[in-house]
Amino acid sequence: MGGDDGPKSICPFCGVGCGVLRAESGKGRGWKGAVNRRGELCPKGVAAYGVLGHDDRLTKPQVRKDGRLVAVSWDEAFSRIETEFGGIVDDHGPSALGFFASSGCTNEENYVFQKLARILGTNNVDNCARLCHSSTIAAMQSRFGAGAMTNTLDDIRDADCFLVCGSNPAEQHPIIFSSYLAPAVNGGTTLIHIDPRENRTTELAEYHLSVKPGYDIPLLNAMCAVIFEENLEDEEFLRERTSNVPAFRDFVSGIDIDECARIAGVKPDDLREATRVYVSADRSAAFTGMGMSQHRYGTANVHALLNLALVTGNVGKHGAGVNPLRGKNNVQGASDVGALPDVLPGYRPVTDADTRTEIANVWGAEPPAKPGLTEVEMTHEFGDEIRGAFVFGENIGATEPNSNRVSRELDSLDCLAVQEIFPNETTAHADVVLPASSWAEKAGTVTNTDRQVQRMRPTGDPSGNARTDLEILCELGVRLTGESFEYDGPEAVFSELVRVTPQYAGMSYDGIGDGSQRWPFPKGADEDSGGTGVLHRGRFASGARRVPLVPVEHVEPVDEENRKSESLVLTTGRVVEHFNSGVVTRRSDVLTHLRSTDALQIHPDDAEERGIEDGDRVVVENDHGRIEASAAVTPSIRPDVVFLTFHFAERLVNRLTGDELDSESKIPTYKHVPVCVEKTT
Ligand SMILES: Nc1nc2c(c(=O)[nH]1)N[C@H]1C(S)=C(S)[C@@H](COP(=O)(O)OP(=O)(O)OC[C@H]3O[C@@H](n4cnc5c(=O)[nH]c(N)nc54)[C@H](O)[C@@H]3O)O[C@H]1N2
Ligand SMILES: Nc1nc2c(c(=O)[nH]1)N[C@H]1C(S)=C(S)[C@@H](COP(=O)(O)OP(=O)(O)OC[C@H]3O[C@@H](n4cnc5c(=O)[nH]c(N)nc54)[C@H](O)[C@@H]3O)O[C@H]1N2
Ligand code: SF4
Ligand SMILES: [Mo]
Repeated sequence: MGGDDGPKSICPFCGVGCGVLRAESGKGRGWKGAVNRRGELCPKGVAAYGVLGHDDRLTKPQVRKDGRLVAVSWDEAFSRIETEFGGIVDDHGPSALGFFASSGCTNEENYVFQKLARILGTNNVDNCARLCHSSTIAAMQSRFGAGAMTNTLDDIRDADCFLVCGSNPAEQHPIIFSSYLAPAVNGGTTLIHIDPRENRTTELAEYHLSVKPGYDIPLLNAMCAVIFEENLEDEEFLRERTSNVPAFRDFVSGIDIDECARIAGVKPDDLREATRVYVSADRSAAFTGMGMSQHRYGTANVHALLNLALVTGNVGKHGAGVNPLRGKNNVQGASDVGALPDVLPGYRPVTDADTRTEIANVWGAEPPAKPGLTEVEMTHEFGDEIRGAFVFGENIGATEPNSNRVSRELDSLDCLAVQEIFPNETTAHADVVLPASSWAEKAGTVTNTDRQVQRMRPTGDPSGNARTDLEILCELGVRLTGESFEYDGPEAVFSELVRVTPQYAGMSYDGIGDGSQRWPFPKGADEDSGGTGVLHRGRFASGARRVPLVPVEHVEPVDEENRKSESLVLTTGRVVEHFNSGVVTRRSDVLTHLRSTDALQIHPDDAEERGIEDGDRVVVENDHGRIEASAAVTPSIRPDVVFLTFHFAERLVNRLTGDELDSESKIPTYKHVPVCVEKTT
């Protein structure tokens, strides 16, 4: 390593959690971290330090005066929030405030953020885990007692089969793919990919089930039916670790496998063969992503996958399990430390009086008992029940569903405060903008997708007059609540949060050092690493020895009245070079020249029917909105389906997505959007 290398930190983008430092060249270079053991990085990690001193960075506090944002002192910006939020609380009560936390920011910042909301008197605090894996967590938490990867990255190297359902790790979790999955596949592990598109993950797959978006339930149910029909179920596991087996057998015996395959849009023989591979492998590890979670039946989708893992005995076992690949670098941690409306730190319900008392002993104030609103519900109440909102490191103007509506609703708030590093589709509506620190300008911890807590270290100072996120939040805490938010830096916050987050009990900055500590901590008896690896061995995290098999009925992904005969199904997602609303990655010189990625993928048959040729401009439209894009005609997407990423502000894809939420988890429907596509005239 060169002498001018910066301090060791953790990549700010995805939930893999690679170790990165600033090399002399100014680019990111991997160090041998807990996950990227050989110091490998994907292109985003290499580009990550581009935020330091970028020309577009927000460097001055601003408030809106006569319709325009103007630069002001920190004192004036804070005072405006104090006055406006104070007035809202006086007039409407604290539940008229809504707090959007940032799963791209640290555990310490999110902990302080949710504490601020709760001491003010509201549980209206949520983070964008709501938009990615809330349905996965709803299913896994209720059945297993823990909404996290059941296994670890190291552990799944030993799987004999990978079932990747609705996830594209080659692009969204590139180092997991290149350093964990691909080497195993090259060593003989079979990869089954369930996805309506062929993408970079499919390149390594032996079986590709090109499911119709929204039809995973019939597909997964049919896989269970094949297992029972061919007597391939794990009898011992069913006896020892599950309940409700006779009812489930009855349910499955009524399933018409060929018909389910037809409904799901796959060939029955392919489905049968893939099932035999999954069930006959000694260890089969399932991975689940947005293709499963972001549906109005997202929670039910995941229940269907849990059934499959249970009937084959692939839970609580080395090299197996059900593994949600988490989104941002700290989406796991933001949720662990309580940035959720129904639970306090450590996933303990706000309705639990003992937990509230325990927290009150640490905070000096008791959190409210009434569960708050979720992210999308808060946006639906803007201007009505919610009069003031504080958005910390999220770009809700671009990423929440139905952005035309959100944009109008943002303007209906009495006060919108945004803590940001770049101007974006949300600051455009703000009354107060607080310029904050990027990841490379602050210290703190983040928790990755396999539950490892690691430390970030700053390379520079915040731009201009900007301040670190933690300083801003602590000052707001003091000003708004009068309570003590005086911490001597992030380590002091961490020592408080480990006291109220049972999974983190006993963790420390020194203990983490350059490595990691994994929750649940302290380490389990059967582990040699710092924390418990495989969950649900012997007993589920809920404490139960058995969990029920749950019949999951298929429901149509969209109501008939919303389906027009000429419509195609738009499914939205991501590519490797860009990150979410693209506010950061579209400003990167390193990334933007890599590939043109904002085209609409459309199957040749659908293109021909509409007279569309590769490269043509097209209009994509439905009752919610209209955008234009260029067409990429490709057989890698299945017929009747089109795909767009949501990374580009020039054509906000969320103008097309609607308001419908999964009833259990309140996740939006980003993966099944009826649209009409036409060539522009
Ligand atoms: N490069 C990059 N990496 C990222 C991100 C990013 O923006 N860019 N974002 C991060 C975040 S916040 C998250 S949450 C994760 C998400 O990571 P993923 O879950 O991998 O994300 P997506 O691309 O949204 O969706 C995955 C796949 O689901 C497929 N799919 C669509 N509909 C269906 C369906 O009905 N059924 C099935 N089985 N599959 C379907 C899509 O074709 C797509 O390939 O990625 C993280 N990593
Ligand atoms: N159509 C469609 N929409 C989707 C999805 C989809 O698959 N399809 N996926 C959904 C999912 S899974 C997610 S997670 C959401 C993501 O939704 P968002 O969280 O709204 O998206 P990002 O673009 O990651 O926004 C992060 C913001 O934080 C700012 N920021 C970055 N670092 C810092 C920092 O250190 N401090 C502060 N204060 N600010 C910072 C960035 O400038 C950026 O504006 O999008 C959801 N929306
Ligand atoms: S895989 Fe994820 S954490 Fe690793 S370098 Fe790429 S974006 Fe960063
Ligand atoms: Mo996400």
